[in-house]
Amino acid sequence: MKLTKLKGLKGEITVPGDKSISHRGIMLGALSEGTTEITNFLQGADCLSTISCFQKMGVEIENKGDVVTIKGNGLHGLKAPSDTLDVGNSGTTTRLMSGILAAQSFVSTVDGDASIRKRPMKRIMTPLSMMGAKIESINDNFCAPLRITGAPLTGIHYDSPIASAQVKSAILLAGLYAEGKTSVTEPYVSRNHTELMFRYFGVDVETEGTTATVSPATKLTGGKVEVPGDISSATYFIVAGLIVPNSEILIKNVGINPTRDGIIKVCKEMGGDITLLNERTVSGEPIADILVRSSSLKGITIGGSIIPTLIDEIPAIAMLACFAEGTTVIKDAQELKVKESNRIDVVVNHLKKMNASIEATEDGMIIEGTGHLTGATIETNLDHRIAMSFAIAGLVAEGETEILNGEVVTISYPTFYEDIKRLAI
Ligand code: SPQ
Repeated sequence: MKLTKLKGLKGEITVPGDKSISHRGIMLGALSEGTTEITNFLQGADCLSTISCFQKMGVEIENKGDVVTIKGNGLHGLKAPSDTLDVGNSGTTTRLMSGILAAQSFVSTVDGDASIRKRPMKRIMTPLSMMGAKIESINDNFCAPLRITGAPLTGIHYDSPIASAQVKSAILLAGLYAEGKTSVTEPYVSRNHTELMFRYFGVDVETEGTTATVSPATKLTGGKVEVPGDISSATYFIVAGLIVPNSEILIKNVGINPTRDGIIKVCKEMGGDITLLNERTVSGEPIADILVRSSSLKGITIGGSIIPTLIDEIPAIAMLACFAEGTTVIKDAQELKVKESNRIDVVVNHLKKMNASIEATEDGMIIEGTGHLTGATIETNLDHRIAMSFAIAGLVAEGETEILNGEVVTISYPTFYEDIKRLAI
C-alpha cells in the first residue's frame, strides 16, 4: 500500500464494530441459552477466528455479514474440538477462550500465527492454574501452542501485577464455572467490556475500584447485542483529522466507554479540536459521534492510570506527537512490548526512518514534535496497528510512504484504505 501527502480529509464515516466487544459477544452467546443476535459485528480476521473456534466446539453460528446469530449451547454444552483451535493473530481469543476451556470436560489445543506464538501466556496460566486448571505450554516457553485439560475450578482472589483486560477476563470467564466467588484486582482499571456484557447476559458481577468479582453462574441468557464502532479504529481518523491540514471528519457511532476513551482525553489535552455529539447508550455501552477538525497541537506527558485506556492507540499517538509543538513523553507503557509486535521498538525505529525526533525508553518513548516526516518503506511486523498508524503518517509525510504487507489491517479494520480514499479531498 502506497500513500502520499493529502490536501485534507473531509466527510462522514462509520468505523467497523468494536473488536473487543465482538469477541465477547461470540463467547458469551456460545455459552448462553437461547439465541444471541449480534449487529455491527466486526468482520475482521481476529473475530472470525473466534467464530471458527466456537464452531469447532459444536456451536451453531451463522455469519451474514453485519449480523451474526449464535444458537447458544449453554454453559456446559461445548463439545470437544476434533482439531486444534486456531486463534490466528488474536491475543484476545487465545487468552479469553483459555479461561473458558480451563473449565470444560475435555482436552483442547490452542495455537496461532508466528506473532501469537511469541506472546506471553504465563500471565493467564498462573491464575488459571491457581483455580485448578491444567494448562501446558507445549514448547515449554509459556507461549502458544497451549494444551488445556479442563478441570473442576475453585474461585480465587487474584492480585494481577498488570492492568490487562485479557488476564482479568480469562479469570472472570473461568469464574463462571468455579466453586465460590472469583475476583481480580488490577493496578489500574483495564477495559471493562466483559463485566458490562456479563451483566447484560444476566451474570452476577460486581465492581469496586480496581476489583471485579463474579459469582458462579447457573445460566447466561442470550439476546440482542449491538456493537459500537471501535474507538481504536476511529483513532486513525481522529489523528488524521487533527494533523492533516483542512480536515473535518464526523465519525459516527463510536464506543466511548471510559475505560477506552483515553485517546479523546489526550487529544483534547494536546489542544485537539474534538467534539462528542449525540451521546447515548447501546447494549450497555456508551457511544457518541466524534467531530474532529485540524488543530495546532502541543506536547504533553502521558502515563499512569490513563495508559490502559489508550494502550492500543499509542502507536497512533506517536504520529500525533510528531506534529505537536514541544515534547511528548509516553511512560508506564511497557505492555507495548508484548503486543502483536514490540510496539515501542517498531514505532521508534520506523519513525526514525521517517526522520522523526524520537527516542525509546524502558517503558515508552519521548518525541520532539518537528512538524515534519519524510516518506519511507514500513515493515508491518504482522501488526495491524503499526500498518494503520504509519499509513496515517504517510498522509502528512513528504514523498511516498510504502506499507509492506499492508493487508494486515484486515485483522481489525478491513475497509481502512477505502475509508481514507473516501475522505481524501
Ligand atoms: O487481541 P490482541 O491481539 O491482543 O489485540 C490488541 C490490539 O491491538 O488489537 C493488543 F495487541 O488489543 C487488546 C488490548 O491491548 C485487546 C484487549 C481485549 O479485548 O481484552 C485488551 C488489551 O490487551 P491486554 O493485554 O491489555 O489485556
